[in-house]
Amino acid sequence: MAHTNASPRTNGKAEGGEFDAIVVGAGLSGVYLLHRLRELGLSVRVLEAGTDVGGTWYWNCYPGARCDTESMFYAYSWPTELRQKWTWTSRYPDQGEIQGYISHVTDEFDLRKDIQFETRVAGATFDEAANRWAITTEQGETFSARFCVMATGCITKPNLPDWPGVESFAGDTYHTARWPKDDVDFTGKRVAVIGTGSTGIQAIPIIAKHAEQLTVFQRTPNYAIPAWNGPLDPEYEREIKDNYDKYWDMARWSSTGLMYEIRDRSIFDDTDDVREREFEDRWQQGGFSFLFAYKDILTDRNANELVAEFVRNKIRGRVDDPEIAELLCPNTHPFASKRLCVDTNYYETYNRDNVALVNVRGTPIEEMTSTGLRTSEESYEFDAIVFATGFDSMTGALFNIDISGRSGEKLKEKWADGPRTYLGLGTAGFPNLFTITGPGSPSVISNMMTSIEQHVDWVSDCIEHLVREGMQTIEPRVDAEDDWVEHVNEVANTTLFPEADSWYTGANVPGKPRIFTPYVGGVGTYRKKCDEVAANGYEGFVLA
Ligand code: NA7
Repeated sequence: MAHTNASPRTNGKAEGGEFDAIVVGAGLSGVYLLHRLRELGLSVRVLEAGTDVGGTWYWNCYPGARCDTESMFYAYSWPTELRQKWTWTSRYPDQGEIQGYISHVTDEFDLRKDIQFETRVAGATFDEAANRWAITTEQGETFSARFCVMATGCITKPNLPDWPGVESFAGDTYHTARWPKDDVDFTGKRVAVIGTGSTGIQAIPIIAKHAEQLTVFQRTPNYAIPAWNGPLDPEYEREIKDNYDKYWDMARWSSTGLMYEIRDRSIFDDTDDVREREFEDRWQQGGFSFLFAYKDILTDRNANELVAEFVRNKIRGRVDDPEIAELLCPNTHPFASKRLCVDTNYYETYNRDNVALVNVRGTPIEEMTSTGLRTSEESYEFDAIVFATGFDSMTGALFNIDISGRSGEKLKEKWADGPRTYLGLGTAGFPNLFTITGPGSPSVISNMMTSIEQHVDWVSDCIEHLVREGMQTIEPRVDAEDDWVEHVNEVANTTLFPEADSWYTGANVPGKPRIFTPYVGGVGTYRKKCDEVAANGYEGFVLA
């Protein structure tokens, strides 16, 4: 395919210029997209705020950072040679290893020369006369591109409590998603960790080993299943590698994007004994395997409660002090309606003499002081405070950019009551703007690798189609978008997910509209819909 514009290629530093496509973000999505679009012969520039590739995995380098999806399922399927050559060291890959993998792919395909680092995109404005996007950066550059793809990630913008006194604290503060690249040494220090989501649950056992005293502030206890992490079983690795296409095909058409499927069996089809054995078996397998035990765990309150109580009993068995154990038992939301956590020695950490748990559910933290934190009940002194307080997810990264579509309409205003997309791929009034794993697609409720690949492939094929057919623009039709948003909500409401105050719903960020954002209708069902839309001449989109 011919370039649609003359394109400067200036080895990493374009300093503005005209491109066929600008991709925002050099995480797993941006890197693959660059590869695909370059293969089409397009001129592409990836703009990345960090100093290296990796996206989420670049920023989240806190102690204990590890993927909760197994390593054999957490890699691209496309470099056929690499997938045979690459060997993960453990069942769940850690941040450093994933970062190394993304870096390796980037170098192997010589992608780095088209990625501009330390460049944060500030605005994207659609010029209706030219049918092009003007993309501005905080560094003062302006790029022009026909296509603008937001590969900005789902958990990108850190969520920080807006307590008074943050500036007055004399010690060190860290957000887990902005962890320093240099080692942080907590030896001999009194450390606070705020937050007990997936991140806190990974970081707390590691920080506890180094800090003199660790105090964990918990607002909501979470369900965590042991990872039983260890070296990758070579036989298992061989089996997957020998049958890679079969397993990937399974993942692509499955409900969750993983290489196994939810059992087609109700929890009530089994007797108490059989069910208990099934739970125990899943517990021993560890990680997300629990979710695949029965089909009604996430749709039936009573079914869910049976699992929830099994997990609570496990927590009671892992924590020595019964009062602490009860505080750690989740009881505010159904099992796995918030992200299910995968842990290594999390609950056992509370058996250490140097670890304390403070329940702030009824007695919230009200301010930071020069020496520490004050809850509505008590003051605490620390040398360092770690915020494991999560993200303004799904829309946070997009709203960080001032995006204007047709007639100067702002994305932020259009989505003031919640994101509105067609298939999570684009939004009406914003032509040639694509979102990778955007709101309304399976994204974070699925294996991100499967969903990233599906979106990148769909968007690349779509762009190829537009260029081949001589089309200038594509954008969703309003009625198609309305129908899709309604469908996403309808499907979500058949599950227990909307019941939890989670980052899936936006309830973790004060003032954010409460909408369950991901599409839970299943990865395979969703892929089929996207394929049909494309096969039917991009049904539901306007091509001009
Ligand atoms: P999460 O899952 O959003 O967890 C954030 C935690 O921080 C959670 O326990 C919150 O309690 C807590 N939090 C947030 N604000 C406060 C305040 N003001 N006071 C006390 N506690 C607070 O983010 P993670 O980074 O752990 O995980 C995000 C995803 O990254 C994860 O699911 C994986 O997919 C990878 P809350 O539950 O809101 O009461």
